[in-house]
Amino acid sequence: MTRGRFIALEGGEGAGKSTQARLLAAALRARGVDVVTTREPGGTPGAEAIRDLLLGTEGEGWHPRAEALLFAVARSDHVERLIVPALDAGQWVICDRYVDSSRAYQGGGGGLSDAEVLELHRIGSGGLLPDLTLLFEVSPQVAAGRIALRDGEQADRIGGREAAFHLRVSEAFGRFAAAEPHRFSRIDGNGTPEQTHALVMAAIHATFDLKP
Ligand code: T5A
Repeated sequence: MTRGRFIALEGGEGAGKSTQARLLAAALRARGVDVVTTREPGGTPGAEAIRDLLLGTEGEGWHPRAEALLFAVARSDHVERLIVPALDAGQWVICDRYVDSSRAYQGGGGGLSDAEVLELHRIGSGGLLPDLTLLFEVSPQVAAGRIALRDGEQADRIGGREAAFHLRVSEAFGRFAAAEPHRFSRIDGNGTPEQTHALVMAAIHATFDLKP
């Protein structure tokens, strides 16, 4: 059995990751690939319960270290129960956010060091990294416009943080991509969904051996 492939989609709020995950899954299925789509935080019942704890706006929230630990716990369950078994069964896993979100939000945005976030990932998830990480980059104005159109005034606990936090997140993602060009593909997400999907498929073909 050939091991499946692991593709993560990353970027800031409103970058279009979920939209592109759906389009990518459909395109791969049309080429005969057995695809599982999932998301973080979440993907398993336990991790979805932790997602509610993390993103709910009730209560006093979490301090940065507790938040980083909760993301790592959710990811550990997700990796153990869903991602690794799917890859072992030859499926391709498309994951909407993964560990680079923890590095960018709890590290770059939230104040933990990158080494600390990666150590939690080593302990919780064996340090598993995607074969390819698609980083969607959009201007802050485009992202804000999309989110306002969709959510109005409602934001989750992390999405609702100040603009300076989201700027640090986006700069952190850029640094990770520059440091690991073999694992990341940077995608301009400012265009229409179809234009962005074409860029995604070019990155997929450049990385994996697939039917055109
Ligand atoms: N987080 C997560 C951490 O802090 N640490 C971690 O380790 C992890 C895993 C997750 C939150 O948790 C944080 C990050 C987040 O704050 P979420 O709800 O999953 O919360 O948040 P997002 O991933 O940011 O989800 P969004 O839905 O806000 O953004 P997407 O998925 O990038 O965007 P998408 O595709 O849903 O599109 C947003 C809107 O824009 C439209 C869509 O129809 C939708 O209405 N749209 C477009 N419009 C015009 N042109 C395009 N090209 C468009 N693409 C999408």
